[in-house]
Amino acid sequence: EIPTEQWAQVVEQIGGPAVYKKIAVGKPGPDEVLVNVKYSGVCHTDLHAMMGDWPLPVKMPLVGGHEGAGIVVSRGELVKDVQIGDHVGIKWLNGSCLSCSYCMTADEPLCAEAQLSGYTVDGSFQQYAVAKAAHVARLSKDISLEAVAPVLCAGITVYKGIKESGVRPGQWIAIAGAGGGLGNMALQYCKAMGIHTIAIDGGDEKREATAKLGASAYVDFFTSKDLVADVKAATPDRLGPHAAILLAVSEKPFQQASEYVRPRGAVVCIGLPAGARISAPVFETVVRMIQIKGSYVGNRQDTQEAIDFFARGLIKAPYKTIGLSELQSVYDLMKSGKIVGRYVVDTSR
Ligand code: 8ID
Ligand code: ZN
Repeated sequence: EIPTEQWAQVVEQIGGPAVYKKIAVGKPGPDEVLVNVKYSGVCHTDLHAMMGDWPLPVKMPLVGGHEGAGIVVSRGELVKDVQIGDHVGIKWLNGSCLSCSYCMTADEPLCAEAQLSGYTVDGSFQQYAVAKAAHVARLSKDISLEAVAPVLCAGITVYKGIKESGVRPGQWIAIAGAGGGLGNMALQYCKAMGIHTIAIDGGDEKREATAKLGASAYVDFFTSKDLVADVKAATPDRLGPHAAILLAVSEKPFQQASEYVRPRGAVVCIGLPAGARISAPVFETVVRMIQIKGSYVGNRQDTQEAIDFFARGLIKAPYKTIGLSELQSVYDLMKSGKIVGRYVVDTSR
C-alpha cells in the first residue's frame, strides 16, 4: 500500500529552481519512521537552503521542507513509542545523537551530530519522508494537519525565543519581521502569554495583519525617520521594550535593537540573513546592562509545549494553502518580502 514512487520538489543545484518530479520513496532505518506527509509549511530557511546562503554545507540534490505534518505509515524495528497511524510532525531537527552532553541536557539543537530536515537530510516537500522516531513531534488526531504545519518550525522557534528573552507577562517585546511567517506566530504566542508587542515590518498590508494578530503598535521600517525613537515611544513609559526578537532577513534590525531595548533589555537573534553581522556599542551595552543572544529552534519539550498552545486554540496565525507543485512561486514571493504570514503546501496536488 506504500507506493515505490512519489511526487517531490527537488532542488538539483545551489540557486535552484525547485523541480516538481517523481522520485523513489525512502525506507526508514531501524530507529526511523516513514511519514506520509499531508501538508508542509514553507519557511524562509528553505529558501536559504536552496540559495546556499549559509556557511553550513547543504545536501544536493535536496528535498527541502521542515514543517511537515502527516501520518506514520511504517517504522523500523527499534521504534516502540510511535505507532503506525500516529499523527506526527517533521521539524528542522530531524535527529540528534541523543548521547552527547547537549542531548543529555535537552539542548539537542546544539548536538554536533544533529541532522536537519530539508538541509542535511531530505525533508517534507515530498509525499513520504523519513525521520528519526525520537524527534518527530507528537500530534493528537484532533489537530488539523494543515493548520499545525507552520507551528512545527515557526511556532516552536518563536515560542523558544520568547522564553529565552526572559520577558514576563505584562512586559513589552519588539518583533522585527513581525509580518512574516515567524513574526505572525510570535505575535500570537506573545498575546497568549500576556506580553505586549510592537510589530516592526514594512507596508500597510503588514500593519493591518499585525494589528489583527494583537500587536499594540506598528513601526514601519519603510517610512520611519527614526526607528529607534519610534520603537521606544511605543511603550507607555517611553523607555523601550524589555526585549527585541529579531526575525527579519536583513542586517539593519540587528544593528538597531540594542539601542531601543530598555536598560537590562535582551536582544534575541533568530533570523539568519546571509552574511550579516551584529554590532553594538560596548559602552552603552555595558552601562545599560544589555544582553545579546541567539536562539535556535527548540528541544522536544519546547516542541510539545508550542503544539499545546496551538491545540488549546490560542495560536491562530494566517496561512494560505497551495499545491506542492506550486512551491517555486512561494520562493519567488518570499524573495521580494511580499508574503504576509505563511504558505502551506498540500502534497496531494
Ligand atoms: O531557529 C532559528 N533561529 C530559525 C528558525 C526558523 C527560521 C531561524 N529562522 C530564520 C529564517 O531562516 C529566516 O532567516 O528566520 C528568518 C525569518 O523566517 P520567516 O519568518 O520564514 O521569513 P519571512 O516570512 O520571509 O519573514 C521575514 C520578514 O522580515 C521582514 C520582511 O518584510 C518579512 O515580513 N523584514 C525584512 I526582509 N527587513 C526588515 C527590516 N529591516 C523586516 N522587518 C523589519 N525590519
Ligand atoms: Zn524553519
